[in-house]
Amino acid sequence: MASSSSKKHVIILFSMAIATIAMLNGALAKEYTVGDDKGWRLDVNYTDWVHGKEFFVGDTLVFKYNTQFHNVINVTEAEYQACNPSQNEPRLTTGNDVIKLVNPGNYWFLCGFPSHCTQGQKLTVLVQAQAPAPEAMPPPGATATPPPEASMAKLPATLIGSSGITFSAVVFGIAAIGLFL
Ligand SMILES: [Cu+2]
Repeated sequence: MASSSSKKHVIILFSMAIATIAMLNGALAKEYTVGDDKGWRLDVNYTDWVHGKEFFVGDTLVFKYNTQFHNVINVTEAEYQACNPSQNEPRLTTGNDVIKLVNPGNYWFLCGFPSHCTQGQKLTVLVQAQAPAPEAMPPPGATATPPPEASMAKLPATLIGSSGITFSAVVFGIAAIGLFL
């Protein structure tokens, strides 16, 4: 009797631990300083900087730079490719611009100072919806990755909650308890 009871406790604790990990996974937003210590300037390869990083909704990009020489413009893909930002695009000019990534999809940024973009001062990131919880198994045959919506990537301002992941983690925890009891 005693061993059965303690086995149940172990299983319950295990399930709670998994649920907690899943919640943290969904809730922990990261802040990235673009270019790390070098910041936002000419002699940094931002393609290399992005390489190996994964960005999720809720993460933040911080552009740090000398305002005499640089700015930040959140542009369209076409403007990014052409290094030709529209005059309508707002210029970020604080030298410490904080951009919260609130929508999944592609974001494009460049420096609006003459020739800086063509010299490589441009950045594109792909933002994913949320880190997938390990227990989130899609039904067989389901292909459920919505296409990125480019038009949504415009200087967003609010935080998206992670209640979906929290909910699925709790459901999984309860299911795990039921399985093992
Ligand atoms: Cu610049």
